Amino acid sequence: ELAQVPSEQKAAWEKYTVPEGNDVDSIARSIVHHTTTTLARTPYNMDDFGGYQATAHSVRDKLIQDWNETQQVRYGWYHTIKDPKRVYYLSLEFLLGRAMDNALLARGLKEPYTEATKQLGFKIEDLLEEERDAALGNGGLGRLAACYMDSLATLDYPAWGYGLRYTYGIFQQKIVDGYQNEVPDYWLTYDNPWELPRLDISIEVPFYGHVSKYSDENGRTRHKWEAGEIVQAVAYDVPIPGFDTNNTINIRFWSSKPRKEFDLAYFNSGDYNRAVEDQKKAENITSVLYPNDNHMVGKELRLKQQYFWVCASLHDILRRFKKTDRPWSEFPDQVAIQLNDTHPTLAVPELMRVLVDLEGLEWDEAWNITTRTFGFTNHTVLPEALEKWSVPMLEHLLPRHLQIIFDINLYFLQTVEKSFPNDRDLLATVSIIEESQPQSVRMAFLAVIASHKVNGVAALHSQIIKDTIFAPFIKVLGPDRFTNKTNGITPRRWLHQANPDLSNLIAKKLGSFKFLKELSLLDGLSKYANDAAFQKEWMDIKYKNKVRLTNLIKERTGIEVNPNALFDIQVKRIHEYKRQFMNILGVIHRYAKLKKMNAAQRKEVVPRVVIFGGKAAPGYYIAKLVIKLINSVGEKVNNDKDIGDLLKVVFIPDYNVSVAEVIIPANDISQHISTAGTEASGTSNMKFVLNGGLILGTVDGANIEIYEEIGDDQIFLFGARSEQVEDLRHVQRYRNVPMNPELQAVIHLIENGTFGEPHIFQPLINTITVGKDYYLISVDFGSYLESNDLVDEAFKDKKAWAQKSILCTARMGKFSSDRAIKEYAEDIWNIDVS
Ligand code: BZD
Repeated sequence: ELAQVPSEQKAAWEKYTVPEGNDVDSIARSIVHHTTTTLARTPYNMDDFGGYQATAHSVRDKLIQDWNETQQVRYGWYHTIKDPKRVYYLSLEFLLGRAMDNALLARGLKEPYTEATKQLGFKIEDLLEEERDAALGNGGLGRLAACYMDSLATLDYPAWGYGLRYTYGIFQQKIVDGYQNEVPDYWLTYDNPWELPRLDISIEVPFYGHVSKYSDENGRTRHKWEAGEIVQAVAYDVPIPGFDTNNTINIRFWSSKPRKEFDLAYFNSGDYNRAVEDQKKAENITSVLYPNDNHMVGKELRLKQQYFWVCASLHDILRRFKKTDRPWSEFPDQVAIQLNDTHPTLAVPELMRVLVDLEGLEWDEAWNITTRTFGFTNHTVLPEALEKWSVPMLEHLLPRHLQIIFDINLYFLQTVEKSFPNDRDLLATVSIIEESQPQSVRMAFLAVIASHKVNGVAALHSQIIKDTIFAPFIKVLGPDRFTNKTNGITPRRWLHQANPDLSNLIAKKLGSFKFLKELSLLDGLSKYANDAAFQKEWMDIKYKNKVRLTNLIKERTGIEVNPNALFDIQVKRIHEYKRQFMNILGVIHRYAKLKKMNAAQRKEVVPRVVIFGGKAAPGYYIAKLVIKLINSVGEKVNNDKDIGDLLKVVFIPDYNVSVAEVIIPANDISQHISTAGTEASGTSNMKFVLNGGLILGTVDGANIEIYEEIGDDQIFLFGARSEQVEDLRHVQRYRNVPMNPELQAVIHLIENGTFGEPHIFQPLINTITVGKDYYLISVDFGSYLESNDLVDEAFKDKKAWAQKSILCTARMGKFSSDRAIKEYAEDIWNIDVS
């Protein structure tokens, strides 16, 4: 806010504003400076962790300067000259992973930092390994938000993210006796150099209480919510650097704190303990990330998290808008808000409450503003994942919001009634309120009705939501509200950072690193796909990456694998719909087959390492049993001398973003084998193929669009199609269909104790037998095994495989998150680059 400084002092400010140099000397100096001041350590007691911290603070200084430049000068937030329309991405999860390497690469500072840290006696790779992941997310949805932030920054969009600063991120997974154990992720033990506490920015968030009515000066009935509890939201900002641009955007994470004012009533009555108790309760709100992906948990604390976050974020946005003195009607021209799934849907009644109750707007005008502001992204059709909040719980926690939701529903149903008179069924189907016991609020319906655009995350998924969960809304709202935005991934992290050798080779071949910002340029590799020398360079890098993973596997599991084997990888959250169970059943089939082979037959076998990774929700019993089965099968197979390197089974514990960066570049093939129609998109499929891997997958989510891009020589698709699933389930349920015989044989092996105490796995087997195989493992098993055989055949032809691998990477241009973000910006947000 230099503008407010008197001119004499302004000169002084300018005189003393000396930009930090990016040369090795300046960098080394800043690292030493942070060692002795920020860390209060000396060169005599430094270790790698200290080296990381000092280096991180040095990098952070640079990000803060760029952040200031972006926020104050470029966006003109203190000048109101430019003041562009902004987009706010509301996500309850941001799965950012590590920041330091990403920042160094984004700013082109990897080399001088490597050199400076070397001069101080460190190896930069060791320092980078000291950083803990920021793991404030469950899986795909949270990682997508992180990739989108990267693209928004890189493409120079004026954007902010809003999230919660959980004290505990997603739990750490330990494997004990083959079972998953959860360890709390207290990631803030040491200070977090990547966040800027903004203790001066805080917002009061009300809860509970009651609503009263009064007449305003115009005789209009108005509502006033008198809260029963108020909690303070304090801002922590995390700068997100764009790649090869100084644009540095912000994610504002809210942390709950007790109010500044102590509850004097308790305090004065001498009940000091009670007063302190209440303070502690406030901090609970942002204490822990709910560890369930694709599953709704109807706990009050979760609802509190959602409102706490939405309320703070919205008031922050409104405060910024109000500074510009524009009329409310211009709010949607200045502000776009994207709802990442239904988790932030309370922003809808909250914006209505502010506009109607606090600002005195008429309902219709407020509603018009609201619908022009919001966009809504759906990420799932699984019924158990769709958010429904109980009406009594909402009424208790947020009494005014419940009234507003009922009013939104009333006005909406009135318009439906007008267009479709006497269709009571239709009214019940589209009602935001479900007439269950007790009643509940269908958050997805509220989000659809309140947003000008609703999108799915891959073409098939966007079609399915129109045909199923939102079908009646096509009739009522018209088809234009619904659109597709196929997901994308950032090539900066998922190619350049995770696979630097490959990125360098590509740059050498294409003449520059431009492909990192214009991913379709990768197509230029196609013409070398058949070039023997290039194939060798390409596959040498793949081999090196496999050795790197081999070392990680040895370190984390003790298992030794052969990097020449085919690396077959399935890493993702453990879920029945993702069918890791089918994968391990396939492995058992392979094992049984190998056991029956003679020496000559074994000579022909392609050695395979089957690699699993992923967390199960702590309360998801069946998913946890799948982990146990994988480890039991591994135990048996890996110690079978008769099998040796022909088959290895590995479960890598504690799969997270930084481990993914090692796993993904080492894949020959990866599995994405959800029951058709259940995986909305998938994004790791894109990461694997971008790194030159082939896919073994079902005709589901983004697999389909990947197939369309890379061609059927590069992908092994199998299994039932989504249109068939409903009928197939019906058949499984009501007709006595015999189980696939190969599957039957595999299950027999489990049941006869080949992999340890069989009774342990009975509940798992029951999901197929007693449970009528909802995810259609028996139906798809035959074609799954056939596709696996095709993979083996293909892998035998090394030259052809190298060509396929190159073509995979070359044809992945579409799946950059830059492409996705540009589509959102154009079709949904209506924003330009700043
Ligand atoms: O979102 C995932 C989908 O399952 C993937 O198919 C898709 O690619 C990604 C990104 O669009 N959904 C989730 O990850 N969902 C959750 O993690 C989640 C978390 C809490 C509550 C509900 C769902």
